[in-house]
Amino acid sequence: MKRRDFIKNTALSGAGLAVGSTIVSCSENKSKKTETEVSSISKASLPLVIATWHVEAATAKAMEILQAGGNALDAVEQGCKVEEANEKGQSVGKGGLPDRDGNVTLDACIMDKHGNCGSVVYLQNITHAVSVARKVMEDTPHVMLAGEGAKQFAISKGFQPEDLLTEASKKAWEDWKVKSEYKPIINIENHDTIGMLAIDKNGDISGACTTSGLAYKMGGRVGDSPIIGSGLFVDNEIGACVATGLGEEVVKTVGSFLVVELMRQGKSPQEACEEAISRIVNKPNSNYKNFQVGYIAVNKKGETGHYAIHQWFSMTKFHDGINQQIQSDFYVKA
Ligand code: SD4
Repeated sequence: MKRRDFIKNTALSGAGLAVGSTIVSCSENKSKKTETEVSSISKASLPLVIATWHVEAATAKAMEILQAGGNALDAVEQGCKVEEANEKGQSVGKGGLPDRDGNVTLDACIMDKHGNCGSVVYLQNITHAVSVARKVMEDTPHVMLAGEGAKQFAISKGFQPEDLLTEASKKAWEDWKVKSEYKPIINIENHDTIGMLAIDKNGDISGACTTSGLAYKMGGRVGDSPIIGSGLFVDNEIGACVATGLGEEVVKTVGSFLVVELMRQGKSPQEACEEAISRIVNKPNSNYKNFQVGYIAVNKKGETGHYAIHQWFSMTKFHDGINQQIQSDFYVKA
């Protein structure tokens, strides 16, 4: 199948998605500061953690580490691990939906305050891909390990191989096989790829991202999530960004790096996320009505932003003792 058809067939069939209705331009949206943005500016205090989607258990774990004086790197790794271990989450770690051949393949990356980073792609049989990515960063001269090499590296570091295809995910795959439509679905409901950004008490920023990628993807397919600059980027002087959604579109615009660079030029995290989404939707022949991309970002002052193409994207934010899911503003208005 050609890439064009792949994108075209990427369905957004979740409840309540409003596509193809009134489009509100980004310039209109830009004038409207979100409640979150305003409140975080006035109350910026540390530590702070944000994550994609509805993942309060994960942000709580990260905050526990930050409150105890832990660093942002440990916080994002431990926070992401909560979701990797959660078998009910079918887009991350154990229980992730498999590719079209029934293989669960994981992508993850991590980046610290020094700009060090590590990543694993097409990793199989290891639940905590984010921790393997951290080992790549800390224990090898490389940034990225793939496939069997990544798995063997993980095993050499003491990770236990296990079957990641749970009964629930196997059943979903078997149901999918009845029609075998090549129609990877982006989960736009409450939970998906987890991307997490944290600022610790010292004001240092780290980030991580982990996913099983698109359900029923082609064997070998890798998305944006493990690609530094696309799925995640951290610049401790400026801020950080992490992405979710159709990875191909994020990669094509080097989305997370773009958001951080826009913040460097003076945009707020909110404005930067909106601008990065507008780069995708305003491409000639963009098929944005049929796919979702969302960004969350934080700057050095602790201001946060989040924005998506479609409704129902959300960010979980733990700040000032409040751990809450916040719905994101979006481009395609109903
Ligand atoms: C990917 N960006 O593999 C991931 C999937 C995702 O919400 O984030 N879905 O393309």
